[in-house]
Amino acid sequence: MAIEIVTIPDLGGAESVEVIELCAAVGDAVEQEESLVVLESDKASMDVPSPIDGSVVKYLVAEGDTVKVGDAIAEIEIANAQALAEEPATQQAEPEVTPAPIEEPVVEEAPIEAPVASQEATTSEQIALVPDIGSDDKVELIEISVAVGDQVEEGETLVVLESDKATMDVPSTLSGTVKQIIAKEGDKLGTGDQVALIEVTSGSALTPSEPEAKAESESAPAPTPAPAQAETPVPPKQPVAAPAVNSAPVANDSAEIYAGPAVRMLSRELGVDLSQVSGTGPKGRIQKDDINNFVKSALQSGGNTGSGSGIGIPQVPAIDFSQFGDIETVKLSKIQKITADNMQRNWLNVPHVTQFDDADITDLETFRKSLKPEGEKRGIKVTPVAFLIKAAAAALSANPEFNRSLAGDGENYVQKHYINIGMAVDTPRGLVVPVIKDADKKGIWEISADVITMATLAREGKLKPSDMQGGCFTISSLGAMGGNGFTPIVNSPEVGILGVSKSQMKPIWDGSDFQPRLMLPLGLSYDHRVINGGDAGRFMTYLVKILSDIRHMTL
Ligand code: CAO
Repeated sequence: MAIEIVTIPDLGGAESVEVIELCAAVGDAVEQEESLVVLESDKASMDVPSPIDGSVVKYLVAEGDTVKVGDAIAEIEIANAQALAEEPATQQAEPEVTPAPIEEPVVEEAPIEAPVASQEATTSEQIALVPDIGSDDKVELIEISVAVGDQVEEGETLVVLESDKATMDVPSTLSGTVKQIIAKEGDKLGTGDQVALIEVTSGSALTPSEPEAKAESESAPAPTPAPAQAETPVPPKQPVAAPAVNSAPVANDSAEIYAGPAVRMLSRELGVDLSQVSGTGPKGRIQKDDINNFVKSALQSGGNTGSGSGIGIPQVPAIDFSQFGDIETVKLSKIQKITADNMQRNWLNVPHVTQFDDADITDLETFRKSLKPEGEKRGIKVTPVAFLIKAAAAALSANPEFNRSLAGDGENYVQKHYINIGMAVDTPRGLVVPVIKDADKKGIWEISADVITMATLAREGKLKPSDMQGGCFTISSLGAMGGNGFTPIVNSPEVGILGVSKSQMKPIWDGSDFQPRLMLPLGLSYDHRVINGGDAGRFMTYLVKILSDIRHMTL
């Protein structure tokens, strides 16, 4: 029986995602490209298709599991193993979670690894070593984070070491099952010392790069890394020094608090003052669950999380609506939950001001309509949104204050020298904001094609996380729906967002007569910490000017 082990392909930058649906049952026949599982990240859901015709022998994940690139998700018995062996190239499916955006030459995607061709999985036992800890000194092992029998992934913490300056999570250099823990608490370990015996399944995705993993277990580890910073993404094969001394803004002597980097990051994300949390781990080490329990009890008691950011908002009382009539309770999609959290965070954190104006788009609409025959030839529909994206990019270029973000330290702002425009898209699963990259460098045809591609991917739930990252400014267009105006919520850490309503013919006084002009209502919300009213006035005036006469965009 030839077995194909299907793995999670490139997630376009997402570190881990949740399995929300298993699309087949054990024993089911599946065809190449048929969905095996559906994954959902903070921002999008994506299908993982079968790379081959066959039948499902076993799922290696369950709904609700969190997975990352390279994780094995299912075993497929290959339908025609002989043919595959003869013609491997034609039998391997591209693990196409989401198609790459069209005409996107600038963005370099990480290569998608094709699944391993058909082979029987074999196992071997290998020793996970302490990678380079950046020092010749031995440090004490203070915590063993796994147990014999546990399934570990490469990069997952095996043990925790503690020097007099920092604690370090030692990640596994192998993926597999823990057969034996060689080191014990209290041992002094240094670079290259043995930590655990791992049973590695080769020929499967559990060893994303078996030769590499083997080399790591047998030879000296990689050269000394630069010291890990609190906010720097951690290379998976290096031990992670907890930022015990130069920690990010956690209140009250966080240097003396006994917690690892992941816990510190979680506490920062949730605004939890670690000094108020009791650790339940060995030697009082604070665990993620301690933070979660702390937040739960803070919310239940209506209190705050101790960082000083709690603002004592009175809770909305829970009401039993069934007393008033028939009801049903429907689970929010992950995107809806994330949107709710983001909106509340942005609404509470950003001091909003919204400025309104109308742009005279009479001539722009005449020009846009004149593009219709050419658009039909190209197969591209040009809507007002493409011109708004182009105009917003020009306005950002002329008013760079709107292309800033406040730095996390509260002492600086970041000035961006690229212009990417986010576009809110209404989808059945919720609101998503794909990003049109380098909008200032693209023409209307290219932007229109991007708008169509991104809106289609968004509605099909096929956007990659990278499609939604890197925005500088957002446009939320309700123009196709109606309304005279609205106040959009800033998509922080961006500092401005343009809400576009439906254009209407209005009588406009030209000095001697009323003229019928097509007027487009605009609402510009901005973060008043970064943008002054004067900046916003200039931005809006410029935007209205170029929409009223797009020749100004060429100047
Ligand atoms: N005034 C009048 N008509 C407008 C218009 C405007 N401001 N903007 C678009 N239209 C018209 C177009 O001309 C087109 O008409 P025809 O079909 O007759 O040519 C029609 O509306 C097309 O609208 P569309 O929505 O299909 O395409 P779009 O390019 O205008 O917008 C997108 C694309 C993705 C922005 C939009 O579909 C969408 O999802 N908008 C919702 C955004 C949203 O939810 N914002 C709220 C976020 S906060 O909750």
